[in-house]
Amino acid sequence: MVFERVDLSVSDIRLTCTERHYQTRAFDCTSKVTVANAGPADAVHTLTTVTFGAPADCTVTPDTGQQQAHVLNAGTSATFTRAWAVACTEDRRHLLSTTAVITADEPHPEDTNRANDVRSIRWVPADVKPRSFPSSINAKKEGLIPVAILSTAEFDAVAEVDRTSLTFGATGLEQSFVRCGSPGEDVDDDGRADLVCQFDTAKTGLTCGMTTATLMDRTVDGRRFEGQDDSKLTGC
Ligand SMILES: [Ca+2]
Ligand SMILES: [Ca+2]
Repeated sequence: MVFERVDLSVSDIRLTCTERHYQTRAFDCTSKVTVANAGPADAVHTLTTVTFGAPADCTVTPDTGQQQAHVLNAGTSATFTRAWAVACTEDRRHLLSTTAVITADEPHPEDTNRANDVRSIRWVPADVKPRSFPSSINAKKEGLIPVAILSTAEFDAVAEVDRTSLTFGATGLEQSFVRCGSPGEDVDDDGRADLVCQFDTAKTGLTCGMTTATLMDRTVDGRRFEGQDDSKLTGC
């Protein structure tokens, strides 16, 4: 049998969730996955399995991994989404996660780099302008936007967040970071210290009409995470 060399990968994965407050009603999450074929083999049949992780008090539908097939030519990529319905019984904020794994769905290709076949991201609750609701930001008057990364039973934001790599704004990739407060403060009164950081409004790419802001970062041990919150831009 002749093996064709190929490098399939999960080149990006994002996770957005609509959990915003303490609530026991259901919310939704969406995994957005990009898979790629770096070649040299062409027209490779691939199968990507996307899974979702939630704390034990949550019920997730569907409750098994979701699969997506693609035929990927060399040098091409494909992006797709998968939705999850989540219902949790404990009245608190939650740490959620998603993972994607790509494999060749035919016998001949031999992947030359297996390390990039799997990629994960976690979702942590973020609070734009903590202690104010709704999170209105006057783009003309407010030079800095405070954003809290909330600690949960599963995540200690003060200890785990890498404070050198935070990005925040319209897409989550904006280089708007200014500083984080130290020590942490408990902005949602759940007894756990949260991390409050400041971002330069002008660099966030947030403009009037946008309703959601995204924060992205990694933990001190290198694991990626993101979070969203509703925010209302005024004054622009
Ligand atoms: Ca690979
Ligand atoms: Ca807290």
